[in-house]
Amino acid sequence: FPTSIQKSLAQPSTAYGFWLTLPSATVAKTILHGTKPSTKFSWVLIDAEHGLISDHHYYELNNAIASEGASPIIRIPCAEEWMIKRALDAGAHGIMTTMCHTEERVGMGQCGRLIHSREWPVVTIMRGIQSGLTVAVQIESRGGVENIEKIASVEGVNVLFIGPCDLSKQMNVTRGGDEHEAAIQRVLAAAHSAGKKAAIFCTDGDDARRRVSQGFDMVSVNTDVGVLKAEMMGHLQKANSS
Ligand code: 3PY
Repeated sequence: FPTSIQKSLAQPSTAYGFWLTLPSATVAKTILHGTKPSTKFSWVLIDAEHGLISDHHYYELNNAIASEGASPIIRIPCAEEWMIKRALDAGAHGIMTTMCHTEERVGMGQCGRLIHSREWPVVTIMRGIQSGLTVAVQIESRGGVENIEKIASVEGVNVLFIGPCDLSKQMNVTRGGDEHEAAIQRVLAAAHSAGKKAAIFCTDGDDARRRVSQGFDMVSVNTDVGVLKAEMMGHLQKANSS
């Protein structure tokens, strides 16, 4: 300690990362290996909310990512204490919890309740303080945006991480439209005025560059499957063009 993500977040420059959805240490290492310090990822989001990764993959993925000098951050499916413990026991440098404040999505709503009642796992906050864990919470609902100042002030939360896709769906607004952008800017401002870091999921390098210029501290540049699919289809189209 400090971890790669902590070192990166302590600098004025942006902390770049990518989304790992495949349960493959080989994919993670292949992407991370041999990159120049000037174009280096400092974190990888291991997505155990969506995709095929489950807790029995954590140990191998965490080690593969950490061995390449990046920080593994696990997005756990729900802010349940036992899920957080498993991620930490397997060596994650950070955890990310999803949030939702709409009643109709009961399962995710319960995750949000844990955070809002401030009962959310004491173990995480305690271990966070002791071990330098990075704790990110996802803001991806109208309720999350409306309560952002309260959420930002929760001790132990380091990063407010916007999920723009879910946010637009939950708010029932167009992605990239005025209301969506206003919500994103509100989260960014609230994070900074509470002395926290602001992060956002981006779909490609151009999207990420725009968010960096807005002052985001942490951006993901793409996903493993997103890149695989786009690259492969691009080559197929080139091969097939007359
Ligand atoms: C979102 O954009 O909603 C995310 O959570 C990223 O997968």
